[in-house]
Amino acid sequence: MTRHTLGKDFLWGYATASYQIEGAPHEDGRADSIWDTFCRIPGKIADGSSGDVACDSYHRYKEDVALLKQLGAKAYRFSVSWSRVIPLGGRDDPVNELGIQYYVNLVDELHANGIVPMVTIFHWDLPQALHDRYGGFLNQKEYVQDYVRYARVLFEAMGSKVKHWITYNEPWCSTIHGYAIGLFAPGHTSDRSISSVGDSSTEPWLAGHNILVSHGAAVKLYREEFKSKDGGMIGITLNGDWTMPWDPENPADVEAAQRKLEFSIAWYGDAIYKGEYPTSMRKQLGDRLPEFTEEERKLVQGSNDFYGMNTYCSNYIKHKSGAPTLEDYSGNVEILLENKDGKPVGPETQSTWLQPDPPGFRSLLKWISDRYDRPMIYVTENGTSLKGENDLSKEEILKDEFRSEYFRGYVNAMTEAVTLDNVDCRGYMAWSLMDNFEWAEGYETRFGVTYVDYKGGQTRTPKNSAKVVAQLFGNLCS
Ligand code: GBH
Repeated sequence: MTRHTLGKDFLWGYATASYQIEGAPHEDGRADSIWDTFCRIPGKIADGSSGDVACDSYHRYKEDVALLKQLGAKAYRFSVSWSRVIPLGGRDDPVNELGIQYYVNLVDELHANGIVPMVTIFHWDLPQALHDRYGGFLNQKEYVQDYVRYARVLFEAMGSKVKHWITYNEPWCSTIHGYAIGLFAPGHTSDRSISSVGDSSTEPWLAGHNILVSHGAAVKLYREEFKSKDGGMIGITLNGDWTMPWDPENPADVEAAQRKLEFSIAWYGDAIYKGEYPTSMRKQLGDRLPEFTEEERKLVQGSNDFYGMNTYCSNYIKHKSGAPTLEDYSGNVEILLENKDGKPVGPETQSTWLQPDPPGFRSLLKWISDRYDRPMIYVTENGTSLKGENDLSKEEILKDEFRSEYFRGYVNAMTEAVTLDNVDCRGYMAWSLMDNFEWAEGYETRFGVTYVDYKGGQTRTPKNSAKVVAQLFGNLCS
């Protein structure tokens, strides 16, 4: 029988991340993460801001939960700040009971309101001390043990109350933006003088490899010591946007579009589902891309109970002629917002990289489902900014027609993937519950279904898109 709806158990809700919402960077024993440090470097954040206050969720988590309840959400995906829980990060460093208590309280508050918690263990904010001690992700021997100990602390503190664990959010971003482009912390680029073990021709691939091994090791721990008693699931969240050939008539562009998906998604996805990196990556990167030892492969292959999917838009892809440079990280392609005939992907938004394209979402869900043998998928982020939101009147902001239209299109495309393409999608977390610190964009770009008044005491006012999302799922989940 074909399903005509998403079903009663479909988990829908909203996502956020620790550094983007919490503020209180030095309260109750929290130490610096690489993002605290990065924000202090002049010129790194568009408006010169930081997450020092953000949405003040460290003090307002009860308000956040009340908001989720008001919006009708069934689930909430948040991330834990490692630097709150183990301020110095390492396996022999003390656990900060006040830090962990914050997350236990949050989880309890969610349950008291009938909302399912989905916990991201790591959303980019590595303890600064681990970066300083041994280069963070770049040192597998040290890093994996520290990450696994951190995960253990969380499983022990919240395992009985949390059934959905995500080891990492978008390792592509931590590695490429952090170790090649330099747009994100720790800001390594091809400038060799600041690199610690190599340069941007090797560091992202090594960092990614070590993240995969640490993910696998944490999953092993969860499965061996917690899963049978706690009954939860664990997986990783990968980012990736749909790609379309710039010139569909040109086989080189068709192939390039595929290659771009492999460099962004299959880099991590193939490792986890097939135990190897994509052939296209091996071919371009040679031995700059690490090989899996037998032991590493055993940890990584088969390490997802579900696939966490973050996606926002589509891109046109054009094959680049000539040999790829040593710094190329996307498969020797040009990423474009218009095709050969000048047709744009979609309307412009405040984010230069983001132009909405709902049909691309359906295609991408199917691509992932086909490539990995129909895994259980949770969409862990999807949403949009909109052009010039900061300049609109409060009334127009709250009307939020552009974002509402985005969600109508994307949620319908996902429903088609489920009902028509037989994709096994079990949940959808819109990004984001509220406007928040948008990394290098600071506060100029807003992704929330809730308006946050940064100058007026961080008050929260739901926008109309929140109502639209609730209505969509109200109809689809009955
Ligand atoms: C997510 O990242 C984050 O998880 C979340 O914290 C953030 O607030 C949200 O999105 C909105 O930005 O292929 O070189 O053209 C998504 C980040 C940005 C990653 C665009 C891929 C494309 C770069 N994505 N990026 S490229």
